[in-house]
Amino acid sequence: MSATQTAPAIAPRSERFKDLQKTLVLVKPDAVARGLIGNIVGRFETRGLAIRGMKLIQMDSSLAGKLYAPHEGKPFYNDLVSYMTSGPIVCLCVEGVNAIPIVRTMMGATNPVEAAPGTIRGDFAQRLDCNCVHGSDSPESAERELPIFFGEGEILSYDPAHTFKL
Ligand code: RTP
Ligand code: MG
Repeated sequence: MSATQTAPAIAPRSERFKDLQKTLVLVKPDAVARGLIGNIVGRFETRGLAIRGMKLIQMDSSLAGKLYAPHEGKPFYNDLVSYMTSGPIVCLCVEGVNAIPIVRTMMGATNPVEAAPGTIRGDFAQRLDCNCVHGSDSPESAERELPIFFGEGEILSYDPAHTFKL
């Protein structure tokens, strides 16, 4: 750039981060049992998303019922609750600009048969009923789902240098 050219204006921080979102991600029991926690969590970190909360738990049917309340009454509901309570899961609060749609794109289609290679389900899953990962599907869902898994003080703030020092 010559001395007479002006540097491109950088939008103010409030503009650049106006779409900052938090979303709930669950590494489901099949993926935990298969030793895929690190790989799946690593993908979100590599993408530049920030891990704000993380814990290993085993859900009971009451907790799984809260998460999947919108699916209550559907033919697959009972199997879904049985599967999600069958072993430990990793719960994550993931944050980033447009984190909700970015995570959903990284997860791939619900049915692994249709999930593109390169997505989590497209790389690791085979079956619709055992599809490795959950992610909130909208801002409203994230707002409803995050408090089911994280209490006050369990979602932490810090500045990952590569994302937030821009
Ligand atoms: P998730 O909530 O787990 O992130 O999955 P999703 O948004 O991609 O799919 P959703 O429609 O919310 O369904 C929740 C889980 O239920 C199982 N499912 N089975 N047999 C069926 O037709 C059927 N449809 C959904 C899947 O395991 C899906 O992840
Ligand atoms: Mg869903």
